Amino acid sequence: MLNVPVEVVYKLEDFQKAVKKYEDYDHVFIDTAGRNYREMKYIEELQNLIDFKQDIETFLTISMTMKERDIQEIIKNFEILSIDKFIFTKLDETSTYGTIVNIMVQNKKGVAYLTYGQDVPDDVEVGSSQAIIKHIFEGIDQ
Ligand SMILES: Nc1nc2c(ncn2[C@@H]2O[C@H](COP(=O)(O)OP(=O)(O)OP(=O)(O)O)[C@@H](O)[C@H]2O)c(=O)[nH]1
Ligand SMILES: [Mg+2]
Repeated sequence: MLNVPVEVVYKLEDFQKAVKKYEDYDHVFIDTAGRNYREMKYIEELQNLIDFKQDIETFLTISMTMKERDIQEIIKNFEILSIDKFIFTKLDETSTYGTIVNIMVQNKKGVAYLTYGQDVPDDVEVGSSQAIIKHIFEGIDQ
């Protein structure tokens, strides 16, 4: 859909080669494979694969269908990578959004994006305070 070139990286050397190859591009998106990030070894694997010292913005994607305590545990594990902001997904699969605020306040970090459906690229919006408040008070006349 994006119609952009794609590279697969298995080790830091591949990553550095890809960075060099695309150094003239405005944006390079880095996606990582899904793992059980309650286990530190997988986060350490990312640390060994990606050079986080690059000019890089790091987002941690969190599904709103996860339990808050489990989310907190995963965020704690990700401290070694210095997450900049969160992306909250699957807002359409729940009706309570208070967890977003709890996570933001407890970790003193903002939200980059919110997603609320499977229609790509429509079901995504910037995670502004207004957008978050709108979701929290959905259906309530103020
Ligand atoms: N309802 C709903 N489904 C979503 C949302 N975001 C993603 N999904 C669905 O969740 C599934 C997994 O999405 P992916 O984008 O592959 O998730 P991922 O975390 O990258 O998965 P891995 O790469 O396997 O770790 C797909 O079927 C998506 O359509 C959302 O906001 N709402
Ligand atoms: Mg994925």
